[in-house]
Amino acid sequence: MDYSIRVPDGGYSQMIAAFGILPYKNGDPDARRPPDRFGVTTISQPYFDYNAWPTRDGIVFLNKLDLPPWPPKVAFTGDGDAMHVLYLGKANSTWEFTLSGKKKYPSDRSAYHPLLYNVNSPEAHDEDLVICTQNGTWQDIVLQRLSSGQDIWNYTSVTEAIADHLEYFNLANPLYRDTFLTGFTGAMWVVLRYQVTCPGAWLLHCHYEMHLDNGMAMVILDGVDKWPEVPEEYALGSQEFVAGVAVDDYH
Ligand SMILES: [Cu+2]
Repeated sequence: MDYSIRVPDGGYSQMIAAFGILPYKNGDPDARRPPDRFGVTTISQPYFDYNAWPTRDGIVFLNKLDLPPWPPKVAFTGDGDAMHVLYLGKANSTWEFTLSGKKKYPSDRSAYHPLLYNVNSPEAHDEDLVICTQNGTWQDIVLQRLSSGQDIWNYTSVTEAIADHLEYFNLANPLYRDTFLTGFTGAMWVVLRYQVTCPGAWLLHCHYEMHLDNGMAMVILDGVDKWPEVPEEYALGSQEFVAGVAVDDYH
């Protein structure tokens, strides 16, 4: 017995979708329908078609602004410890992008000198490409979509923005998410606020490979004061890990 799992997401100019087949052992093979035009054999009826449109009446779309965190989290409304205003958009040409608004993130930037191993390097302190934080602090990341328009971030702090536009903020049960879909037209900004509780190196990037690969990324080095020492067997230059040298017998 096969069920198709469809994950469609439709945008104005882009479509992201995928499907997979979930088979059940000892299912009734006679229950299958003939393959459809994508080669899917299934007995399940999709709620959405491949363009993310509902296939029947009564479909309720997910309201992405109404996702209370579980377990409940109380909003932090004090002053953040640091604010990072990022001016994301195209840079130089139609195929180049920036997240900070100041630099492109080269796709192989840390391939041979990973920041994880080189937290004291000049690259790790490049504020145009790296956000470096102390554990326990509150960080405000403001994403400003580059465009002309009314909604240009013009505040010195999130507290100031809240005072000016309280209605823009969810201070009751803010979404606990690691992605956000901006509007498609005009200028807009989004504030991401988080407390550093998970020390490590993270990539903050735009939504798909073409933008990421052409520069729209930054690195977050969170809680560097709590990073552990690299175990000797994994340290640079050890037998297990030799930076810049291809290891074809990798295990
Ligand atoms: Cu993108």
